[in-house]
Amino acid sequence: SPALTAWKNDKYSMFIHWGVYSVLGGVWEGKPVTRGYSEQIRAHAAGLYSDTYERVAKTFNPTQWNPDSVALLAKAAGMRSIVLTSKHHDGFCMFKSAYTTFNMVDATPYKRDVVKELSEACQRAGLRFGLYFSLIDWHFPGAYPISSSNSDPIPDSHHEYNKNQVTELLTHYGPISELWFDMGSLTAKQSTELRDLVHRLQPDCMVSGRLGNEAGDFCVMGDNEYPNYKIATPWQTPASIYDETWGYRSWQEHGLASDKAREKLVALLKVVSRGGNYLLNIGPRGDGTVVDFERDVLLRNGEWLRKNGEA
Ligand code: FUL
Repeated sequence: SPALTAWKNDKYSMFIHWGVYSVLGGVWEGKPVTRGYSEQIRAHAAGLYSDTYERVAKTFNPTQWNPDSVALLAKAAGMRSIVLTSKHHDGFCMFKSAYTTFNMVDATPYKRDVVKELSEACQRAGLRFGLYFSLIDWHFPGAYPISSSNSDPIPDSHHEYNKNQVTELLTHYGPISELWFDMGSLTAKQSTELRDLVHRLQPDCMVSGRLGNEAGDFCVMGDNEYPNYKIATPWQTPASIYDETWGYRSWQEHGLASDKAREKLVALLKVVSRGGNYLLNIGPRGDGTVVDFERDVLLRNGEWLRKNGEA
């Protein structure tokens, strides 16, 4: 199908993990939280309950965020689309939702719909735009927490809520290249319903395999993983710059950007030559700035791709 061809042609895209957790940067009560990814700090920091986390949202004011410069960074990196976390496991929505006030417009001093503004910046830059959407939600009443078996069914009320929000995302922000469902602890019926909903609203939107029950349009490898042989079915590797986190971590050690760029370039070339798409993540800070080290890594490889005629 043309949708699949277009998606495969993306080859290399930018993933952005950005949300309330970015304000904390992996630190709670003055101490680094070493357990888990920093975008999941809500679940891993002792004493960080929902009401406290809501108070953190009230300080999320990313006045330095510039969607156009982020889109231009992706372009310069040789990437062809951007996939933003519209809602991560913490349940906070980066878009204006009618179904919860725990969203960027209603719960933060910033009051702007960052999904909308980034979708428009991508259009201006000639990039495709996709959305990450977590199917587990630690803020939704009665929803299940992250599960070790990844197979607990979610309550009907939560499934309805997810469907309503997916409808918002696919009707308010122009063409969405992929809907990156994550943690689909769903029944086969729930997975199929969501997949069909996406295709009804936007037939060209590709659905990630983490929807569960093999209902997706493409297979997502484990975080940072890729096979060492060629695969014919559509697949993608989500990669973080560091193995330890996707969301911003203020105490992250960096090493040399040249070494990191080489490591990620090798992974990119292996993934693409084996028929996959490579989705490389950045984790902007709570004030909206992009970490210099991450920008540096991306630009180095963008330069390599241009020199070698690939971008
Ligand atoms: C995982 C999530 O649990 C991580 O926080 C991150 O979003 C990664 C890309 O996918 O399933």
